Amino acid sequence: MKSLDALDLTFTTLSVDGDGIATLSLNRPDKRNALNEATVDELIDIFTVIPRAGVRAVVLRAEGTHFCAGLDLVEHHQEDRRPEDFMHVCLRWHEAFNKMEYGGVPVIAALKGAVVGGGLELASSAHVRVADATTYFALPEGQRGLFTGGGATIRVADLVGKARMIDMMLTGRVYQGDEAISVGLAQYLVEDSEAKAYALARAAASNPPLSNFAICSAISHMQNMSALDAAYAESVVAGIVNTQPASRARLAAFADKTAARVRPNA
Ligand code: 1HE
Repeated sequence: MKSLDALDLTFTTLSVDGDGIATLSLNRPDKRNALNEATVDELIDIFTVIPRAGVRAVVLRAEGTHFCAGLDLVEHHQEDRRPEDFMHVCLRWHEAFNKMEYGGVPVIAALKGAVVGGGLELASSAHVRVADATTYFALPEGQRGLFTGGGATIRVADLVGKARMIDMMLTGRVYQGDEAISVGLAQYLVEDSEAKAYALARAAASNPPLSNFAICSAISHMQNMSALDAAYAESVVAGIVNTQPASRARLAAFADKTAARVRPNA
């Protein structure tokens, strides 16, 4: 397996701080961080390595003023792809985004500007989405004469529901601000989405890694199962996670009343 340092990245950048918080930046601001084939290849490499590299949480951010403009439409136009070519493009997107969603390491997306088309597919593969006042969400596929190919039919429909997704694709409807939060496109709307994303990443990183692994993989897997199978899988996962040595000190602190209690927001 390649180490993080050995990854040869051109369209993204990656760094990890001393607390195991990784910063992954989309780095094509001149092209509004449109996802070309090379970027998706890098995402596959990165999310292949991250789960086994001691990374405790990832902040996914972007250079420039837009998070991501989706599929690189110019590359797609110039490549003049055949159906089977684009099917393989989509399979690479799915590989990258599935590694993100099912990898077991929390990914917090710091959003701004356009989060559109494939950019929304990328953002919806993160575990937490943080928006700011500039952030807007759209699926302009219909207007471009395209269809989603990076998992929107699964993840965006899951976030906002089938009817809203169809409306977005048919009519070009844009969601932003409180409305975007209320329909489920992001969980937070704040002034500084990056600062909030790092705060959330630090909070998540303070959990035992095995708990985070379960939260950031088991829930997604269980969504794909029947209720009967999901209940079985949940009990197996809980059997392992809820008896882990790393939780003993936390449980002891609760029992002897030294652990913080859960209180309402101030
Ligand atoms: C791009 C792309 C792109 C910008 N592919 N090059 N996605 C879309 O339909 C969104 C297309 N983009 C836009 O609507 C706008 O560019 C933005 C709202 C994101 C930003 O607007 P703006 O005014 O800041 O930038 P711009 O002048 O439009 O673009 C600046 C440069 O970025 C320009 O390149 P330049 O070389 O002429 O300077 C643009 O060509 C380039 N650029 N967006 C390629 N998307 C797996 S299927 C997924 C299907 C989809 O994702 S469909 C949705 C596609």
